[in-house]
Amino acid sequence: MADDTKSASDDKPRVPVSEPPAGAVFEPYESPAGGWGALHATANALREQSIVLKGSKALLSMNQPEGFDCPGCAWPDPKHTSSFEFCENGAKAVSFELTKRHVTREFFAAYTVTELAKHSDYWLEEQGRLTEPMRYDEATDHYVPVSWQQAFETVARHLHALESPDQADFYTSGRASNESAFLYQLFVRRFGTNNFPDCSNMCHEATSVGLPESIGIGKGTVLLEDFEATDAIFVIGQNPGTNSPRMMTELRNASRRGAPIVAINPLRERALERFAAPQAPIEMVTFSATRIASEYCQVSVGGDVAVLKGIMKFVLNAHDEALAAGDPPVLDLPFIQKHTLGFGELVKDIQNTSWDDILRVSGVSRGQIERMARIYIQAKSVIICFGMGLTQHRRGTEAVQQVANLLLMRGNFGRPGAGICPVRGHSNVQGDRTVGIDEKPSAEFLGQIEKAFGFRPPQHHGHSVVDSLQAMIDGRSKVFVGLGGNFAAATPDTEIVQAAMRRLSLTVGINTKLNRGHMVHGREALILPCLARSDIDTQATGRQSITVEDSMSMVHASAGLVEPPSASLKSEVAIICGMARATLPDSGIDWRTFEDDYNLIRDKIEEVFPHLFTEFNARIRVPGGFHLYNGPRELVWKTQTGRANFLICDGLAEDPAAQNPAALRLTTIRSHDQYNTTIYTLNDRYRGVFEGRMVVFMNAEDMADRRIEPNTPVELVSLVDPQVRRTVSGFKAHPYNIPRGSIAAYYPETNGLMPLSHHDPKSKTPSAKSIPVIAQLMAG
Ligand SMILES: Nc1nc2c(c(=O)[nH]1)N[C@H]1C(S)=C(S)[C@@H](COP(=O)(O)OP(=O)(O)OC[C@H]3O[C@@H](n4cnc5c(=O)[nH]c(N)nc54)[C@H](O)[C@@H]3O)O[C@H]1N2
Ligand SMILES: Nc1nc2c(c(=O)[nH]1)N[C@H]1C(S)=C(S)[C@@H](COP(=O)(O)OP(=O)(O)OC[C@H]3O[C@@H](n4cnc5c(=O)[nH]c(N)nc54)[C@H](O)[C@@H]3O)O[C@H]1N2
Ligand SMILES: [Mo]
Repeated sequence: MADDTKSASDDKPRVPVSEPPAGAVFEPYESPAGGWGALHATANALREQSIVLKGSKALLSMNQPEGFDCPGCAWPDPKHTSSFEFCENGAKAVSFELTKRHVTREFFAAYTVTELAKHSDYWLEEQGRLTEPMRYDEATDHYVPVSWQQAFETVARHLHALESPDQADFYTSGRASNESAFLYQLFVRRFGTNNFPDCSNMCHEATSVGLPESIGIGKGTVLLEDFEATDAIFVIGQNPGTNSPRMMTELRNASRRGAPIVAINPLRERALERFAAPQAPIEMVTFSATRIASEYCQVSVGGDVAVLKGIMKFVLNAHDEALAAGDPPVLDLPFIQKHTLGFGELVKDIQNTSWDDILRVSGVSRGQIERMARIYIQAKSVIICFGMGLTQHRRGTEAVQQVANLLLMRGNFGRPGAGICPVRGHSNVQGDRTVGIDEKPSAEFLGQIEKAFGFRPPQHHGHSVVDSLQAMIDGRSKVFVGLGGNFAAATPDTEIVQAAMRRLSLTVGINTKLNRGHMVHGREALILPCLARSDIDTQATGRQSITVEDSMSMVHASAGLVEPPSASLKSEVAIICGMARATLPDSGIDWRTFEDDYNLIRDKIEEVFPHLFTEFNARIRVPGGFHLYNGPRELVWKTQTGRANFLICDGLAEDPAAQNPAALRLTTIRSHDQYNTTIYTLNDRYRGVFEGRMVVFMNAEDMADRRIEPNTPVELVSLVDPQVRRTVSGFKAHPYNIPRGSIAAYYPETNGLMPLSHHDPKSKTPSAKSIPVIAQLMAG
């Protein structure tokens, strides 16, 4: 591969990488997370995408004031440093954008879509960056080149042919910038619908729905500096070493200054156990590491509400005992009285929950629950972080609310080092929602749109992800447009959903890379290739920057700095404006000026959200950007009651299908080398899995009970909806340190086991972290 390290200009059409062999091998990984393993992995990621020179320059500019925002995760950047923050998975995300491999018209001429569809998701994305707009040609079963103008007119023709604008769905994946997301919602609302299924609907929707009822805002309340001031950190259902690696800096620093860290996770994730910082010379040279979790709680899959109620039960008991003994109170009674409602009901609910039930459902010992509760009580200020392990459950919204309850008990808001920290996924998923990607827009927001743009937007609510899938299945939806993402692969109920998507009249993918969504296409289909975060974006008025909002509500600018892989690419903004001009020639909105100068889009965002985005264009020029207003930080509660609310989760069990005695609870997880549906390599180093993803992690006793030998192929059968047989097969069983009754396998390979109905009724988040299944040897 030596010649691959040259610059991009010597690009030749290349033979597509071949399909990797199936089957995984296992080799326990003894090293800490991070460390030399991470440095080697970074070098490999760059080399494999053939971008050593260009890539290292780009990496040095990533997350710097003048550079671009890492397209990897939504963890914030340290405000005051300009030193390069190392992150292995950020390097992978960028190297995947910068790859020298290109998908050209010759590539599409070489394969029919039927042939392409036989390849894996891994293979499809490995082919490299998309380079020009393509349309599906039914007669030849090939994607063929199409001009941008014809593509936009195709979109317009299909949208005009609908009986109602509500027959189209407009998906957003969370890499879209604030500018493109804002224009996208404007275009779609001007067209006439609020159908905005969004990746957030499968991700932190439980947070966005649960927290406003609890504390009046659907976002986190901490800033990076709070991690320096906190006395204890809880990390629930989140794997930062893989999915938000820059968070490891905060965890490592906290641990080194003696702050206890509690990890609640069915799997012992290496980075939550010990971590070596690649920037720390001594750790690197001495092969030493920093312990991260001081208490590691291996909860059963789906047992988090039970653990949280257990901790709260202990806290309440400790409070009563303290009072009886004449000791200082454990609860923050003045805070509870002044700032909250519903405490009495919560106490009743916790008292009515028996220890037997708590221990049975959580799978955790009473001793460990007590230890965690003591850490909570002894800390003056506590931060609780959480991720998909908490939200992607049938009771996800309520689980998030129990986290808020626990924090409220000791007034852990509105002071340094305290608060709630949902760790978002995609790098701008939070910003997209802030600027209007919302299927349930508020009347206030719609009024602001009307004032700023002079049209009355549709008032009725639109589709979330689950609603849009149901509409496709029922034939009520006919057009799908995806602003980024890989809807066909990321969503539940793979077979049924994909069959429905094939019946659509038009599917449009605005993407950087080829993926499953382009294979699962409607009768007509378009691939509209766009610039990526790291690419230079030049429009009529010159080089443009975009803005993003991170997990801690910091908004800042990002400007790409490498030459795009092809001159035929357009920015997301330009593509949206092109579709809008073709579809809505008389909209009264000057799309061209927005496309020419993104400052004008930001002026309009400010006009629609005058309080949040005051002086928007001026403030993003300050390095580090600015923080959006956050009520709970100032003890302001924008709930219906005007107070923070303790909220009850009735019972502990999350769903009855698991009552089947043979049932196991499947959680679907990410490997270290994947970004959602993008598979970087087939390895999962920290979990000791190499060269394959068809793996099911099982407790050895659960395997023995079922006479499943290590490495034998098993099939998983979903128990959720007995009417339809949903099964996936060919998984190698791998004995693993996981609680009995719980099993884990990778997403999206397992999405077919999850019926659409298997979601949290409150937030409609698919319950991807808790699917009742049977695991059995494959027949024959
Ligand atoms: N490199 C990389 N970075 C990413 C992503 C990626 O795929 N790759 N994805 C991005 C996106 S969109 C998101 S949303 C985030 C996802 O980041 P995370 O929130 O970390 O998501 P997961 O890896 O799916 O699951 C997190 C953890 O939940 C645990 N878990 C599973 N079931 C349960 C349970 O019932 N209870 C508890 N307590 N824990 C459980 C798993 O063992 C796992 O360690 O990361 C973002 N960043
Ligand atoms: N079973 C199960 N299912 C899950 C999950 C789970 O944990 N388990 N997690 C859920 C979660 S948290 C999420 S967020 C969703 C993810 O769902 P999506 O966001 O829909 O999926 P991604 O895999 O992130 O999308 C990858 C594609 O995005 C495109 N892309 C990359 N960068 C850009 C860009 O800058 N602009 C544009 N326009 N396109 C770009 C590329 O073409 C790439 O193929 O999956 C959900 N599904
Ligand atoms: Mo996500």
